[in-house]
Amino acid sequence: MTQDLPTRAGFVALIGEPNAGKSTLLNQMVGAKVSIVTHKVQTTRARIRGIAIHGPAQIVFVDTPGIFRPRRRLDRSMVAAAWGGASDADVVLLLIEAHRGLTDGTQAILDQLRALGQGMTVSLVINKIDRVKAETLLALSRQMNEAYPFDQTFMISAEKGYGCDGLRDWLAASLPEGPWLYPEDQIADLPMRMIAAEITREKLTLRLHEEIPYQLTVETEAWEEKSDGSARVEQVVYVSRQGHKGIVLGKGGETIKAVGQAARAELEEFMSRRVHLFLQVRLRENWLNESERYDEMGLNFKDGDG
Ligand SMILES: Nc1nc2c(ncn2[C@@H]2O[C@H](COP(=O)(O)OP(=O)(O)OP(=O)(O)O)[C@@H](O)[C@H]2O)c(=O)[nH]1
Ligand SMILES: [Mg+2]
Repeated sequence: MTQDLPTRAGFVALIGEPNAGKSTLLNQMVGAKVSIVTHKVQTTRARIRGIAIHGPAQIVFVDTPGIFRPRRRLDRSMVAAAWGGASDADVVLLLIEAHRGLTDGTQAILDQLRALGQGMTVSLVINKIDRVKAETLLALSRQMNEAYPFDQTFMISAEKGYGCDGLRDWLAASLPEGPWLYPEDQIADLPMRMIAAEITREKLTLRLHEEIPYQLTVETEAWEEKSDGSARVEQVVYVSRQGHKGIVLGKGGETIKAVGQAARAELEEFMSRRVHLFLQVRLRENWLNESERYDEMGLNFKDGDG
């Protein structure tokens, strides 16, 4: 910790459309993979906190599900979780994709931000600048700042790290003075069994197509510490249709086997110890309407009403 300067701490919410790069930015800032990332939309389902220390400041990043027009109960809970993250934060960062510009989806988010009113510091983060030319960026920045009174505008590549130092410096200086909120060595605020379930869901999402990733959920059912220092982890993949079960298992069980291997390798790296991972696929037709499933995901079931 830096001597003499007062400590600072607070929450920085990352909001934006699905796929904007919110989870990538959180991981870049924390310096570890805390939140799962895929090339598909709607990867993150709940609020995930990742903690970074910068000089005297402890910055708690709150990754949120992408904001989109919800259709299902799960979608509604996810979008409610995103807005809940924004309203609780000291600073809100709205992420957009440089190459997509001001989309209808982002326009709808700006309308909602306006409706939520003043008192919220919202800064703009134009992400994926590695994909566009400088002229495009300047025009987009101007257009966005005409559309909404952002406090600051940052242009970054969350993946490559461009512009992230400037953003981190500004965030650290913007947070209120006060004691740190978490122990110095903590990088995430999510139980290990949930991180483990998310890792498996990431590997499933990367390997499965079309609607299947959106119709499944993963839960860690058992976690046993072994005397040799390894962990025995049992997880269940819930699917909503009989046909999906076969697809998740794959021919001769090869898909679930590959998923299990990839998830185990990542979990071992994350925990720096050996893991024995056992996956089971279970049909549960109505899981998308069961409150226990939402509890496990860290979502509010009631937010999905209506
Ligand atoms: N080219 C490029 N790709 C990026 C950058 N940042 C993120 N991506 C990619 O964008 C995709 C989406 O990234 P995520 O971090 O999962 O996006 P998200 O906003 O968390 O998405 P949801 O959880 O679905 O709301 C992934 O394929 C990332 O690798 C960037 O700076 N440049
Ligand atoms: Mg995400």
